[in-house]
Amino acid sequence: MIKLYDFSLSPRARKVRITLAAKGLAYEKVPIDITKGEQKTPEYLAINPYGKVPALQDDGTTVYESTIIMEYLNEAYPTPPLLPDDKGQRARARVLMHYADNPYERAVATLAAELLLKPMQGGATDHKVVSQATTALNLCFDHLTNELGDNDFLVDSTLTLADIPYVSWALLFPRLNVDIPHPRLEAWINRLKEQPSVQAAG
Ligand SMILES: N[C@@H](CCC(=O)N[C@@H](CS)C(=O)NCC(=O)O)C(=O)O
Repeated sequence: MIKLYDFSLSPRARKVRITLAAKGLAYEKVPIDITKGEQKTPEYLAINPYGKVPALQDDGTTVYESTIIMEYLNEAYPTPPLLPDDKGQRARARVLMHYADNPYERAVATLAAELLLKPMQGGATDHKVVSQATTALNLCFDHLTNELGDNDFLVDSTLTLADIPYVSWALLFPRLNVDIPHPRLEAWINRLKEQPSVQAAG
């Protein structure tokens, strides 16, 4: 049985839960409470030396880093395929996954740190940092609007690994007061939120 080392609120762990649901795979969740430092215990560091969630174990293989876990699952369980057949489109999907893991994730994670985590820990929000992250996120929205064009999904006619990180982080938008300034992009995020795999992943 696949084992997912998981924290329910983690957008990176959610990427993996969406992928598992899209593949229809049963798995066992092992909760790692990162608010209690459980990701830094020697037992967990032996599974993921980075001391972060998620991590996954399957058939004697241990994998960490959420994007690499998504790729692993797509190779180990090919049906339904979550990357396009065409190698050029597959490369484009991976570029978009890289974009999600870099400027997009950085902007949303910064907003989450300033607007959710700091106040929870009794700290003060730095509004200059919020404003810079908002500008960065709006640049990402411009770029993604071009990438999406008139399509319903980023690289194919259905959900692929390229869409998954974007919706996983976007589930935080209502709590971060993020408005998506482009109607087509907003419709894409709403379409992703309605996918059964996204709903099942929580
Ligand atoms: N690049 C890693 C980042 C993992 C990551 O930062 N996970 C967060 C939760 S979303 C975490 O475990 N934070 C606790 C910590 O850094 O100690 C991935 O995508 O898997």
